[in-house]
Amino acid sequence: MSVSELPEVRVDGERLLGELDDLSRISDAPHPAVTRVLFTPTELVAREFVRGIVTRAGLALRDDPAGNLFARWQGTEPDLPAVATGSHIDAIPFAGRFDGTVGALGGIEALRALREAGFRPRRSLEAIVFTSEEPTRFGVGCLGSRALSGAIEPERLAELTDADGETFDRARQAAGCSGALADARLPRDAYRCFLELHIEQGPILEQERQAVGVVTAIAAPSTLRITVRGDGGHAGAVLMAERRDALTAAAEIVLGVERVARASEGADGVATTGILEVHPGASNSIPSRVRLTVDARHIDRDARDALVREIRSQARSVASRRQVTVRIETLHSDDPTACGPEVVQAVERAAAELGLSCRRMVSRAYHDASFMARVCPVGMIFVPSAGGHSHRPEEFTSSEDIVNGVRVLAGALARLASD
Ligand code: HGY
Ligand code: MN
Ligand code: MN
Repeated sequence: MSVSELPEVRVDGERLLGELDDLSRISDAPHPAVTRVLFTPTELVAREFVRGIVTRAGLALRDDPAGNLFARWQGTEPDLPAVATGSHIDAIPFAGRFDGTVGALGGIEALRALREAGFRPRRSLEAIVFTSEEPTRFGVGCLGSRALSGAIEPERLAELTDADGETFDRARQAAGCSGALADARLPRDAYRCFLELHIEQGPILEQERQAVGVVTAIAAPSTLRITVRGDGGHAGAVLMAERRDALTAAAEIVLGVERVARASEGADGVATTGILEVHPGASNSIPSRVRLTVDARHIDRDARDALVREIRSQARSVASRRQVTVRIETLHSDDPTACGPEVVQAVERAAAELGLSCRRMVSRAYHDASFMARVCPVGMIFVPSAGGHSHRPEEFTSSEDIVNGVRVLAGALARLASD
C-alpha cells in the first residue's frame, strides 16, 4: 500500500517532543547533557517512564529476560512475521539527549500516529526499546539486540562484568529482569524486517540540507582492551634509567593507535582510545598498570581487521622496547551490516510521497540494527545532527527534523506491515 492511500497520518510533534524533553531530564548529568547507564537507578526510572508511554498508547507491553522492552500492536493477521522498529534509551556519560531516544520514542509515536489515523496493519507492528546499546557498563554494546539475535552466548552475556565486579546477570536480576537469558533469543521468523530511526551523528545531512538519510550499510566495530604492566615504584627514589613505567608506554600506544588509523587506506578507518585507567593513580607513584580501551572501525571488515592487527603489533613493539608487558583482549569484533534493499526502498518511497529529500548513506556508528540484521532484513532512517555533533551535550536535532523522521518511519512501517 502506498502512504498516499493512508488516511492522513499526523505525527503529534508536541506530544513526542514533550516526551523526549521529559526523558532527557531523567539523567545523572546536568541538562542538556545526559548520562543514563544500564540498570542504574536513573535508567530504571527512564524505563518506567517509557513503560507509561507504551501503556497509555494502548500497546501490549512485554519485557524479556535481557531487559529489552516490547510494545506490540496486533495486526489483522497476527501469525505473520511482524514488522519491528525501535532503538535505545541508555546513554554514555555526558552524552546528548537525542541519541537512541529519537528512535525509541519516535517508534512508539509512529505506531500511535498510524493507529490514530485509522490504519489497520496486516502484520503486527512492534516497537522495541533495546537494553544496553551503549558499551559503558559492560564494555560491549548492543547487549539486548545481541541476546535477541543470538549474537552472544547467554553464558558469556551473564558473566560480563562491570568495573565494580558486578555481573550482567546479577545486575539484570537486581533491575527486575527475570527468566533465563537463553529465552531472550527471538524465534525464527519473528520479524519480517526491522527499521530503526536514529540521529545521523555526523554532518552530511545538515551540510547537504537533506531531510532524511536512508542507511545502506553499517560500519564494522571492534573493541580491544589493552593492559600494560610495568614495575611501578617510588616516584622520587627510582631513577629514570631503572624505570619500566606502564603509563609512558601506554601513552606511546595511544599515539600509535591514532597514527595507525590516520595511515590506514582511505578515510573510512577510525580508531579511538576512549578509556585510560592508571594504577595506582598516585602522584608520587610510578604507574605499574594501565588499561586502555580501544575502539576501531571501518566500513569494510578486512580493512578493519588490518587496522586491528596494526594496533596490536605496534603495542607489542612499544612493550618490548620499554620492557613492559601487554595483554590484549578482544571485547567484541563485529561484521559490517548490509541493509535490506526492500527496507531501503520502503523508506525512499515514504520520503518521496511526503515530498521529503532523502539520500543513501553509510552509518559509521553501530546500532541495534547491526544485530537485528541477523534475524531479518533491516533498515535505518537518519535525521540531521546539528554540526554533526553526538556523544556530547551539544547534540541537537530540530523538532521539524524529528517529526519528519517519524513521518517517514510511519509511512515505511505502514507499507512494510501491509504486504
Ligand atoms: O558507538 C556507537 O557507535 C554507538 O553509539 N553505540
Ligand atoms: Mn551512542
Ligand atoms: Mn545510538
